[in-house]
Amino acid sequence: MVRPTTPGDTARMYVCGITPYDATHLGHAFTYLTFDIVQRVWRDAGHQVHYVQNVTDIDDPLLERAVSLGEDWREIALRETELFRSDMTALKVIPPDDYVGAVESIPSIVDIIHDLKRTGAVYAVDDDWYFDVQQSPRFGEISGLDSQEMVALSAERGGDPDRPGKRHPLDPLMWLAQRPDEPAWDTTLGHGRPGWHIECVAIALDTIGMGFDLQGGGRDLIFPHHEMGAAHAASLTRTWPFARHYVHAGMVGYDGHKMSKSRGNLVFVSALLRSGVDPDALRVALLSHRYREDWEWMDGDLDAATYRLAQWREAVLSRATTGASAAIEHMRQRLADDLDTPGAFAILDSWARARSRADDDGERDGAQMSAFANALLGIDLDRTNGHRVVH
Ligand code: 5CA
Ligand code: ZN
Repeated sequence: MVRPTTPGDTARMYVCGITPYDATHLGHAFTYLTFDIVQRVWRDAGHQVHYVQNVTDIDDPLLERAVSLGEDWREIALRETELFRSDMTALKVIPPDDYVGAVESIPSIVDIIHDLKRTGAVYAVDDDWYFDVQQSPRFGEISGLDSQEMVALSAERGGDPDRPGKRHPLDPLMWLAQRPDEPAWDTTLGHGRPGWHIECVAIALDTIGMGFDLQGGGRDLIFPHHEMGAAHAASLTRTWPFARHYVHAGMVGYDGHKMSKSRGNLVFVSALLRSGVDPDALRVALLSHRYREDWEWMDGDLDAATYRLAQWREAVLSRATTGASAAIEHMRQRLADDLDTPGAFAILDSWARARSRADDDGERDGAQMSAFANALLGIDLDRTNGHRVVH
């Protein structure tokens, strides 16, 4: 269901960040570009934006990768987080105001788990701590899935529905006692490390608080991650909702499957940029897809986007365009309609095609469009072949 967001002066957005065990691929980039457009649309509408993102700097996949590479998990996390941030900078993604790790959030996480223990929503299995989903009356509302679907997804996405001793198969781990050869922190919950979902709850509550405007991520986070986060926060605060809106990007595939680190069918942002790809062309290629749809990356996509971008840039350079004001209003409407970036691009195409005579009006028209594209789409039209145009 599409509902308009209704932020106050400051829109509060939490987007689930990476687990830094490998480089940023085009699926990640698509997700973060989606929320970059959300931020730009809000700013354009006159709101301030408080943008928070986490980095899951301790979790199973990171530890598994550390074992397979024979490297310290902390070094991998630091290296891949740095690479992610430089990829995002190259793609002109406006950075989050708060960028917070799971490890540094352990004290908050521990406090929350103690509070939830007092309400009876947390129980032990051996030395691990679980959350009791049945104590959360609105459990299931975020994903709208039935329990059979939930159990299947939970098994697929890091849950342990078959573990004996749990009150309900879907109950997620909040705190894991130390496993052999794994890192652990000494806390009042024992020697161990945090579970995944509670990490994002702790970080969101510490930064933007309950009832923030939007939680985002890829579609694979709807269940269990965002469902569990909402349930944790509701049990803790006795209020609802955790996030007022959920926005999920479709899954980008390659070679017939969802692009994923575990499958290895990846196209890396850093590799494309190293090979000389114009970051603006990559933005155009990715944002040519509606954010909700699942789609597959094709090797020809970049050429098509590069060509399209060249048409737009040539139009600005021609000083012969007309109608920027109307086109811009129309593009604003497309973006306000559930982030219709392909629709906005189609308007840019027609604007770029319609030319009159090169003169001062044309120059002003191009400059106006260029400023809009820069602000709303994060795309620089004042260049040609990678060189900035000096008027
Ligand atoms: N650290 C958690 C979130 S708290 C995590 O899911 N990390 S991740 O590295 O696996 O994914 C980072 C973001 O990229 C998530 O929002 C995820 O939904 C999104 N993502 C992962 N793969 C794809 C893909 N193939 N297409 C689109 N988005 C993807
Ligand atoms: Zn998250």
